[in-house]
Amino acid sequence: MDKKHLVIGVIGADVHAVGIRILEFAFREAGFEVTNLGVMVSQEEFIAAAIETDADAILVSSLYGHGELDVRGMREKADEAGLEDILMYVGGNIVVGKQPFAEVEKRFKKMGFDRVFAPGTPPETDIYYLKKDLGLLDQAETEADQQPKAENGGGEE
Ligand code: B12
Repeated sequence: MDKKHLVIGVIGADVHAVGIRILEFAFREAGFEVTNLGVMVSQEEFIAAAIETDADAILVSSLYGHGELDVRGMREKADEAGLEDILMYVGGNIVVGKQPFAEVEKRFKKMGFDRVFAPGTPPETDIYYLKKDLGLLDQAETEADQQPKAENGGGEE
């Protein structure tokens, strides 16, 4: 089966570079093809890279607190570019300060993100959901429904 392709990066004027490198390695290790756009990535750059690589998912990271502003309108732009079906995740420290995660998740889902990940969510959780959403879980995994996410994000309703 073809490998699924992910476009990842840190949006806006954000320079936090460590998490996205860890995700790049973890996702590759888990069998995904990864285009890591690095830091200070615009919405347009995410979308252009997703089109160019025929990506299955866009994963947006934001750490510096301005995530809510930076991602506004991104789903609409992706739709207009013909990416209506692309999976979109967002994670990191996506809002200013500490806010109840359930409320944060609701706001980002309203903006069109399929899943919203709380600060510090381990890569295993992200990988579990990617596999689930991209139809890559084998039957045993599906039956066990390992749910590594209970505490930290994942955005399961
Ligand atoms: C190192 C650091 C910096 C360094 C970054 C160096 C570099 N080039 O990487 C420097 C000093 C430059 C910096 C600057 C700033 N920082 Co800073 N920084 C940190 C710090 C201490 C660690 C970040 C880090 O590397 N973590 C380790 C990695 C492995 O974890 P991670 O980034 O969280 O990523 C993991 C998960 O969150 C998750 N994940 C992340 N993104 C995504 C996306 C998806 C889709 C998914 C599924 C998962 C996922 O997976 C990753 C791997 O496990 C954090 C505090 C902290 N402890 O987190 C503050 C922190 C992120 N910084 C903060 C702030 C405010 C700033 C500044 C605005 C400070 C200032 N006034 O100048 C600037 C912003 C500069 C800019 N334009 O970006 C705040 C953000 C607060 C907020 N969101 O409300 C934090 C939380 C500190 C704090 N407690 O206040 N920072």
